[in-house]
Amino acid sequence: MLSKTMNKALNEQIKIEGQSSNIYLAMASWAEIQPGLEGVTEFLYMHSDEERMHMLKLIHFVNERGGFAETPAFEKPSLTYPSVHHAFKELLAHEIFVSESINELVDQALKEKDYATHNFLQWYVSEQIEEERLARTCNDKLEMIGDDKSGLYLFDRDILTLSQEGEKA
Ligand code: OFO
Repeated sequence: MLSKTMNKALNEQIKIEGQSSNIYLAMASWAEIQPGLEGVTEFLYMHSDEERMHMLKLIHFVNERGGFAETPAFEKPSLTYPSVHHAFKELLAHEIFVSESINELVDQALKEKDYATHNFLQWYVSEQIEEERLARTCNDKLEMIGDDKSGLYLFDRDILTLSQEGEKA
């Protein structure tokens, strides 16, 4: 059984995961109307779907543990970006924020000796390591590419492979 405090904290995380999905959905929609960003667009739509899955996983866990998962309202995300690199910088900053939030939840679970929640959260801990790694790799490449259009062409072509490699690792 979840404590009231843990239920509230997990509800906040449900909102954060849903907000992540919303942010990446907005990025995907923006990328879709830019010329030549088919790979980036697909990557961002996929990433948005994954975040929704992270939210759902938490919703089921909370309800199964005798709590109540509240469906959150989301803030309107940024709808446009000056460049692909700007979007990916925001993505990385957001993933770092999510990791910190997961770490706080892990702390809370330990404080309460709620080992079931602690165990459940380990999946998110591992997931955040992978997501931060991928976001950093993308940012490093975009940093290197700068304004070079042929570099961006290759980045767009390779981004899906880059994310699949991370999943295999
Ligand atoms: Fe939910 O993993 Fe990113 O934010």
